[in-house]
Amino acid sequence: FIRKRLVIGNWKMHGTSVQNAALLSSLGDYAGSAELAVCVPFPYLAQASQSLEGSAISWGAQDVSAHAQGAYTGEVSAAMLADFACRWVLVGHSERRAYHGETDALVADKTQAAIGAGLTPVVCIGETLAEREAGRLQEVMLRQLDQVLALGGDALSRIVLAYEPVWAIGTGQSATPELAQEAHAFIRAQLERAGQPQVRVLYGGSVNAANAASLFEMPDIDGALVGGASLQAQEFLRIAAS
Ligand code: G2H
Repeated sequence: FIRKRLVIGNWKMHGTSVQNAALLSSLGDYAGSAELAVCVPFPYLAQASQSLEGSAISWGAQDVSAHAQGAYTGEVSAAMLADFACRWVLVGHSERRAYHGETDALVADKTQAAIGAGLTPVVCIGETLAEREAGRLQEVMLRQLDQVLALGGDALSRIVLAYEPVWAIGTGQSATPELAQEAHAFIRAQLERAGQPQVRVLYGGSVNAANAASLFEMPDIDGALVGGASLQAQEFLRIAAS
């Protein structure tokens, strides 16, 4: 299978319209071979779409409601994201799981809602340091994947997975390529069992221009979900070029 390299920036809760304008315009003339995207805060979706329209970079959001519409104050539906021409939406990022109590069931519902609106959900999984040290890495990944894999082949063929070990997020301490590959190979095996070996699996957790190339050399790492380093255009573009 050809799994095209994919690099997605996750701006998290950073930026102002002035800062974004500079960042987006530096990205706008990207012409590399990897697929490149940014997931921006909801208020800046219009700015991202206006700035990136016609460029080689696509855009998306960092969360989505599991509900289609209705009395859900503060939530944003998949259809609304599609209305802003989003291609991507992050689902189940560890920060949503940790700070907003998102469960595996909710993550699966959000995944389905995103697919229903024609978006590509980027479903994030990953273990904490305590789980890893207790030897529970595979058990945790299986639990996090279970309800997503149960959505079935048609849905699975429309998703991207991101492996983000919680201990490597925003710590400057990326997983080594070997440790990351070990987890990615395990995830790939589950995808193969589900008949979907072509699903892309991104690595996330302190990816930067210095470590991206060695991560991308690994056979089951198909790209990266980049947080902090996606806020600097040159750094982000260097990761895409790795
Ligand atoms: C992991 C990652 C992007 P960072 O959360 O999703 O962030 O690259 O800052 O570790």
